[in-house]
Amino acid sequence: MTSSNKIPASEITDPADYFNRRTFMRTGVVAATAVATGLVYRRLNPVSTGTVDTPLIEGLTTPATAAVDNNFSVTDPPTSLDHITHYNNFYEFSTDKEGVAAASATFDTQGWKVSVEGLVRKPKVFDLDDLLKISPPEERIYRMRCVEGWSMIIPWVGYSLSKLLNAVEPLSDAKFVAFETLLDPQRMPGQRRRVLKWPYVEGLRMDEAMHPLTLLASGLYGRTLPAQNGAPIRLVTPWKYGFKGIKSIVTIKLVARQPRTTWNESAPNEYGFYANVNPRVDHPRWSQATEQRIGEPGRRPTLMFNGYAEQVAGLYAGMDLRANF
Ligand SMILES: Nc1nc2c(c(=O)[nH]1)N[C@H]1C(S)=C(S)[C@@H](COP(=O)(O)O)O[C@H]1N2
Ligand SMILES: [Mo]
Repeated sequence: MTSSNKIPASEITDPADYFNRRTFMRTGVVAATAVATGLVYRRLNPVSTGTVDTPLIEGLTTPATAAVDNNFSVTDPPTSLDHITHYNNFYEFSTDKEGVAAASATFDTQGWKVSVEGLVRKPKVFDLDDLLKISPPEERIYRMRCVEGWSMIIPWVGYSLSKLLNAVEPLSDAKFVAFETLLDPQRMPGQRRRVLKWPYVEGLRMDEAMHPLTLLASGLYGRTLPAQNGAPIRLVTPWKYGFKGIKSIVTIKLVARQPRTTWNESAPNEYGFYANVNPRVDHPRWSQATEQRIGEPGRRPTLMFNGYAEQVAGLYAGMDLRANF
């Protein structure tokens, strides 16, 4: 995860104005902010909103971004849609964060299937529609902290992964869940380069996978997931570094042993299996004590378990978080 730490020159969009796409326009304020914070300001052409013009999600009862003060949504203002969709890590398309949107613009997810298999009583290959029918879509406004030191507030749409896992009836010897992204170098041109071992794989311990915060996300800002954010279905574990949130999932397998994970395999001393956000455990090449909230100047302190300690610290009781980073 070599990072240029370059912040995109993007406008700030009031989330309330999101559905009026004519409000997407550039302001001098952002340029001034970027200069003031010493960041490189790159003048871009007006942002194409084509890639975020995905269908509205039906049956979403909570209005998009109306944060309710509960355990499942934070009340920090959501990061602009433009930042969320034009500053991405998705190496299957590009290693340039600002280039992922364009590189994934024609990604076709028609006929997508997800196989839920392994140590379950009722394995099943789901069509996307059937998968989405398992539970009504909910809005969850989560903090997202990338291991590289930047963060966002993202209004996801989805449901708890536990609903899907319960539907296939896990067997008692299932101790971990292994996830796999699509492998298709034709449709994911970044896979023609060996920057990572493809397909991207991730994993959770069973209790982490069953935790209500763990989200199977099918949308953001009230709309179907844009390709660059992991269409049509991706994982979100808000107390862990962003790389655990595997995108464009095709296989979910319940297994007995801890599965291999892409970034851990790529650099085991830098990226652990657990990857819990922890301001006290630094990355070997940088501090994790603070973060840059995209769209805001300066840095802010990083919170233990990304601010979700009350909900998840119990999962790691008695574990050495330095050894199990
Ligand atoms: N398949 C796949 N999933 C992935 C990645 C990737 O390169 N490939 N990048 C990860 C990283 S490092 C981060 S920070 C998040 C970024 O999600 P976002 O672009 O939706 O913000 O996706 C994660 N999931
Ligand atoms: Mo990341």
